[in-house]
Amino acid sequence: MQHYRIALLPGDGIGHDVIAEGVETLQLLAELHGGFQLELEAFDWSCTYYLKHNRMMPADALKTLEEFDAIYLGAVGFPTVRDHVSLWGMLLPIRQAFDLYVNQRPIRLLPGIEGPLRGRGTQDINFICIRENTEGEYAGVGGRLRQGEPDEVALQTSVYTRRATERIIRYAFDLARREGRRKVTSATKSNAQQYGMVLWDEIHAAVATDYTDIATEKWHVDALAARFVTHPQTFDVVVGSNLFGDILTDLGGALQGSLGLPPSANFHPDPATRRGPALFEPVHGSAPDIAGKGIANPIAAIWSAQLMLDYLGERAAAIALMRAIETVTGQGQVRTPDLGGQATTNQIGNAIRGTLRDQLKRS
Ligand code: GGG
Repeated sequence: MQHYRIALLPGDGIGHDVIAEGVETLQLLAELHGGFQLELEAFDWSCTYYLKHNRMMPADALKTLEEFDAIYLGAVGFPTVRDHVSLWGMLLPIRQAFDLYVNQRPIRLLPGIEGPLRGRGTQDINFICIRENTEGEYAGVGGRLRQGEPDEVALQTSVYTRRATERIIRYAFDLARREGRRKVTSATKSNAQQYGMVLWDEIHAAVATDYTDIATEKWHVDALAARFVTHPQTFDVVVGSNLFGDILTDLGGALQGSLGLPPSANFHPDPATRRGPALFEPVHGSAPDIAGKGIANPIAAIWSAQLMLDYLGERAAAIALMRAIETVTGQGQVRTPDLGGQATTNQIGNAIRGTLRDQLKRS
C-alpha cells in the first residue's frame, strides 16, 4: 500500500472553503480505492498568521515542507496584508526554493459548461499552458530608491537565464509529444523586450529543431491573448514566461467559464534533481469578497487534487476523480453562483463525492 504525506496550506479567504472539499474528496478516494493511504497535516500559514507573527510562515517552513510528498495549497492573500508581502512571504519562495519550475495549467471547457465564447464547445477549448515558474518577471530582483520622494525610482528586473528558459520550453515540447499534442505555441514579446525575450525566442527556435514531429509557432503575447479568444481551437500546448503564463491562464480560466474551475500543478519533473515536494493549487486567489460565505466553486481545488493524484502515480484514482468532476458539470444540476447557480461549495463537493461512490461501486 502506498503512503503519501501531504502538507495542507489552505492559506487565506476561500482557500479554506475549497481545500476542505478537496481534502474530503481525497480521503474518500483513498478509502474507496484502497491502494493508497494519505497522511494529511495542516498548517495555518496565511495572512492571519502574519498578523500574529509578522511573517507568513515560520523561518523553518521550507525545511518542514521538504519532508512531504506534496503540498496542497488554497490561496494566498487578504486585504489585511499587502499583496506583495503575502505572495513573497509564502507562495513564491516555495516555488523558488524547491525549484518547481513547471507550472502546468490545463485550459479545458468542461462538459455542460457554457463558456463566454459563442459557438465554442469542449473540442474547441482544450489545451495546456506551461508557465515558467522560477524567474522571469517574478525573479524578485529590483529595489526602490528615495522612497516617498518626488524623484523616487523603482526597478523591477526580469531575469531570463538560458538554463531555465531552455528547460521550460523543452518540457513543453516533451509534454506535447507525450500527450499526442501536435503543436507548441510560444508566448513572446521580443519586439519590445529586446534582450530577455529575444533570448527566449532564440532558445525556442533552437529547441524546436529537436522536435521536428511537433509543429511550433510564436506570438507576441498581446496578439496571443486576442487569439485565445478568437482562435482557441488552434492551441495544444502554450509555453510562456512567469508573468505571461500567469496572465494568460487567468484569461484561460475565463474561457473555461469561471476562475473557479482551472487547476494548477507546480513541480520539478526530474526525480533525480528534485529539491522538494510538488505543489498543487487552484489558479484562483483568495476572493475576499466571498470568503466564508460557503459559495466558492471548489472545482479548481478538487481538480488540483486530481492533478496531485496523477503526479503521485495514482492514475486510476485520478481518472476516476476527473470522470466524477466531468459528470457533475455535465449534469448541470448543481452550480455555484460563479456559474449562474445557487449551490454551495459543500453541495458541489458532495455531488462529486456522490458520483465517485456510484462510479466506484459499479466498477
Ligand atoms: N491559488 C493560489 C493563489 O493565491 N493564487 C493567486 C495569485 O495571485 N497567484 C500568483 C501566482 O500564481 O503567481
